[in-house]
Amino acid sequence: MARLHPDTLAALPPEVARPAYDRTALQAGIVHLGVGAFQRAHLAAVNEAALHASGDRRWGIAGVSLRSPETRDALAPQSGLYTLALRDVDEAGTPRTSLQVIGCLLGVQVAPEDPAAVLARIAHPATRIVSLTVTEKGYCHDPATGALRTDHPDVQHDLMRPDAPRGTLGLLVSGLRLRHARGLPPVTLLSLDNLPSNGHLLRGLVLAFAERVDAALARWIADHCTFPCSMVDRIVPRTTDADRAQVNAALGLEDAWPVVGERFLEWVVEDDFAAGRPAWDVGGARFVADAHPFETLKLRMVNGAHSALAYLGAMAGLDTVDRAVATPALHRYLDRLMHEEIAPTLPALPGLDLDAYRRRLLDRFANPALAHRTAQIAMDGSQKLPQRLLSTVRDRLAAGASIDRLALAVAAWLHYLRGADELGRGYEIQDPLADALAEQRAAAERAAAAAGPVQADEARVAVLAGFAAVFGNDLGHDARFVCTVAAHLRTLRELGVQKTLATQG
Ligand code: CS2
Repeated sequence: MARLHPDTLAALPPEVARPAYDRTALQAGIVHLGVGAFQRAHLAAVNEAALHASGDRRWGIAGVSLRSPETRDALAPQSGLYTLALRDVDEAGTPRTSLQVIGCLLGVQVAPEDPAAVLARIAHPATRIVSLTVTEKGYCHDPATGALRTDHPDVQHDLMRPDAPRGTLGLLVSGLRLRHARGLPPVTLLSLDNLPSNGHLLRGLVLAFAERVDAALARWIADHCTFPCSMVDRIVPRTTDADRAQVNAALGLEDAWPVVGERFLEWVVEDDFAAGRPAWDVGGARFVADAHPFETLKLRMVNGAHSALAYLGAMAGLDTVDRAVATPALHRYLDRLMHEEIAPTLPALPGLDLDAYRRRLLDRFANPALAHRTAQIAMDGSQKLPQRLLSTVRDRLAAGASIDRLALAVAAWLHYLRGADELGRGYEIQDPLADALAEQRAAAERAAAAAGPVQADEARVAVLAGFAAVFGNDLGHDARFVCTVAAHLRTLRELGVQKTLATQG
């Protein structure tokens, strides 16, 4: 089978969309850190539409992988081209896919191989936006407070080796330093990760890091670069070999690195760009003055429900999101979690029909054509829980309102940390704080044993919720929180997920 490549595009079946602009004329105005599946199905898809509509050739994307060379190795022989496969089912439940070859990714650099080349790219005169999808843990922050973790190995390394950084913040600050030294104009730093006030968080971290390098540089960044916040939404599971085979059969060409996602897409981004921006609105983005209410909506509803579903589903041995949400008790629980406990905490958004939003979300989760694995969402819980579930818990506690369903989701995470599902299948806890969490679990077991059988569950949860990096300094001391989580953790352990859900009414 011939490889997908600019020279083979003409061989594609007519229904496959493809770049209709002159790729060779594109400049790399966007440097993107973290060229994972999500960015290639979200930012790049919207950017592609903007390129088609506007004819503005400044906005090609130069990709940067922060760790592995896989994406570069797969895409280099394809000159950066890859296929976006959007999947859903029709009214009869038959899966359908639409295919588009995306052209705006011009190439991929692998930071660990040549960090200086990445710095040069950030400090290139054509660069106007540096965007990021590096996942929550890529920010090297304390998840509960958002503060820079100066003890983080990447931060320590990058402060010592500003010429050869390996972490997100080191690459950004050294790249900006080079820009500043060369007298180049400022850029926009655009976080597209699922973090609360992601632009403000990134700004705080970049400035905290830059302060440690050079106070004048920190001032230049603060005064001239912008950090718009944004809400991003599209479900994009990790691509599997089966996905690749299916896409290649439909293309009649070999694409080693396609990406598969749902048709749904939302992107709400603050219109605060230091050096211009593409016409992303034609591709479905919405520019606003303040993205905060949209971010809260999305993180609490979509990601909060996703994490709750992932831990309960994974423990019950349900491997994919669609299978989990097809379980009536789990579906009912998620619906009530969102309706009763999350929705009342959300800021008002004029024109938003929250009931319709909730129903559509459950339909998105039910999409059987995605096979989104619960284990994938379950990763990195320590980095996800604060903004997905715990800030909602705090709002509910402050309002004197029930946290019963939220507490079950938190208990499901704690239960998941035991490392084996209800079918006895073991799994690794993939989390940057896995070692510290294991120590905390051991301490919690000692506390439970010392407390005796009646008090054991609360003693255990009090210690677990004393893990400040996730729970802050407050929740471990909140009797309502500790008791409610402890009661759920006990039922999950003794009765299992299905019976616990049955007690949820
Ligand atoms: C998911 C998200 O993996 C996860 O943690 O909750 O990636 C989710 O699919 C996206 O945020 C949807 O926009």
